[in-house]
Amino acid sequence: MSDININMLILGQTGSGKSTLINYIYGKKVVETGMGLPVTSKGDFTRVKIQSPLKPSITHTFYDSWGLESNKAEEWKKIIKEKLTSTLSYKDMIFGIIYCLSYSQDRIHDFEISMIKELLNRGYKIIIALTNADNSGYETKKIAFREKLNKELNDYLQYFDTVDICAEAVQKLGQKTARRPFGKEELFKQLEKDIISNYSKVLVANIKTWYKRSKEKTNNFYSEQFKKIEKFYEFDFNSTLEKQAEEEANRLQEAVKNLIKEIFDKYNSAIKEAEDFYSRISGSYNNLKLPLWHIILLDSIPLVGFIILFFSRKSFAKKQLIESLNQSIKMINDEIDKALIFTKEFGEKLFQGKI
Ligand SMILES: Nc1nc2c(ncn2[C@@H]2O[C@H](COP(=O)(O)OP(=O)(O)OP(=O)(O)O)[C@@H](O)[C@H]2O)c(=O)[nH]1
Ligand SMILES: [Mg+2]
Repeated sequence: MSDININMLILGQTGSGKSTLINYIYGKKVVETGMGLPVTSKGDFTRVKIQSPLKPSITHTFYDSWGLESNKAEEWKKIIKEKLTSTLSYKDMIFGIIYCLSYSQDRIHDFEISMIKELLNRGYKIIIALTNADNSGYETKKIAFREKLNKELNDYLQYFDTVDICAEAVQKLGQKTARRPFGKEELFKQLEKDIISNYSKVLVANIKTWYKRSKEKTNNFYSEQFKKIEKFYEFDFNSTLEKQAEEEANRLQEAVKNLIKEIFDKYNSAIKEAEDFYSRISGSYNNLKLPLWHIILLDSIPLVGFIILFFSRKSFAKKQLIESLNQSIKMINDEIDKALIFTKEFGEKLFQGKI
């Protein structure tokens, strides 16, 4: 039984050999392939699941995709972007991208370079599978394609690899046997290498979403509490001002504590999930060693309670409460910022293989 599944996406122009590659990886025909017109239809991400040849505890789901066509590049980019960003769950995310380019095409087109760049700019490491490598007539093209890629993608040399693939060997007339398909082992080796790097991007993307939601939550909390304090101020005080102020201060403190707990519990569970997934893909039980944030925070909430001793006038009480609210919000926002910065730096090190 496999412990974990890691998703991979196969992209490329129509006819570049995506579906043939899937069949080769799987070991027998599972998806349609063909010549001429686009075969795999739009919006169709056919899935094929196989056990990793390098790590038996891991399965890979390969997603086939329909072909990129020059006149539909923008629409295609949108759908692929959606596929890459629509989920934040590790089990559904994409951790490896294979971009197929066929030696059988006359040259590498600009719209393909732009698509590859777009993927690289998203921070993904990708593998460029150069298909149809079995054709002995392509020897000069093999050199030309690699030169073109290295030139056009010069700023990204560390972020992509190329692999020659023969996914289906054609038996030539007069030859007794066809060449056997090749390139799968190299492809898996490269994919394996990219998983941790791409994982680090997913981890950071998850924390960025947490960050955005937390900031929104904090903002809403602020306006809500501000209104409540205003109301408290409008309240017609009698001789028990001190008692009422104390109650209001306690209420605020409790609300701040709950907000902190809510926000940082979410951070911590995101990190726990990330750690769990990491330990399974890395095959070891390494921890990511990201700190648990709320423990640090709860000990350092500005104490609203003590200020009530100085509540002698209504306006002063209000001022103190607003001041305390401001301090708390500032502190929470600072901690949210710190958590994001820390995770980003951590993610970058992980991406570069320095952890
Ligand atoms: N000789 C050889 N033929 C290949 C190879 N890869 C693909 N082909 C052939 O190229 C044609 C197109 O391959 P497909 O796998 O259908 O291409 P695709 O990228 O899935 O195309 P769409 O589904 O239209 O996007 C088929 O006739 C395949 O048999 C290869 O490595 N070597
Ligand atoms: Mg296809």
